Amino acid sequence: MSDIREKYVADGFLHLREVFSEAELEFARQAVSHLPEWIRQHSGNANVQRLQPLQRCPAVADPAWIKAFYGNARLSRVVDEIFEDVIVPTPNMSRDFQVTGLLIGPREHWWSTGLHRDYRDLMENIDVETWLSHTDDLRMFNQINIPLHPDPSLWVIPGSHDRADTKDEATVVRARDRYRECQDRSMDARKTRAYRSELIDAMQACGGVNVQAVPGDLILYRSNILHCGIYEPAAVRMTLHDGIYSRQWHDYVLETLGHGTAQPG
Ligand SMILES: O=C(O)CCC(=O)C(=O)O
Ligand SMILES: [Fe+2]
Repeated sequence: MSDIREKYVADGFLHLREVFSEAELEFARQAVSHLPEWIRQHSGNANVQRLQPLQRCPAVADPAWIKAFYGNARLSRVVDEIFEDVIVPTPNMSRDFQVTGLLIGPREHWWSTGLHRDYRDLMENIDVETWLSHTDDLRMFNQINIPLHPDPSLWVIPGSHDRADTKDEATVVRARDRYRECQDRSMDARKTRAYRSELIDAMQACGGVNVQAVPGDLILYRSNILHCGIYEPAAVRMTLHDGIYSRQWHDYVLETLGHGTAQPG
């Protein structure tokens, strides 16, 4: 097994440096710089977290830039090294990037997704047994973040993709609504600050790691790992977000959502 695959399988996430050059990042920044304001206006939510998929967004005039951006040879080498012989490329399905999102920062309020595993905690009526039966399949639950500006939003609990929640983690997961609600409620600033410290203390107590990402980095993470986005209004956040797709993943999404490839988380 390659070193990076071994680390990815063991930790459930990878933080790689110097995958994208400044020229490549500037090209992407130019293409997306108008989108944060567009989605805030369009959604009527000043604290909206994402725009996804860019491929079907009317404010993206020509999504061809996305393919050009992903043509990066270092990105392909990383993906090959981890997924070779796991997700075998086919012309129109495997490994394609096609549900590209842009993660952005809030305008007004601090808020957080709270600690969660995607699908299990984000969707109502999910069949948790089926989800669980797929969780160690490397063809599924692979997400990437590519920061175009410094981005310290993501926290992960290394190794948690491979095991059940501990008692303390389960307590933090159960409390996540109070942090999410900060997104659209005008809350007393003192209360918001208290929630923020409470969550950060809890993440640290559970062995959480804050991924301090900077432009050039590539973050890969298993979306079934315990993770959390913590968002500060002062920061400029523009982070491309996507998945490493496979036939098995598309099939699971279709079965779970009943349609297409839109993915929560
Ligand atoms: O903001 C991030 O990087 C993570 C977001 C996330 O985990 C989610 O929306 O499910
Ligand atoms: Fe998530």
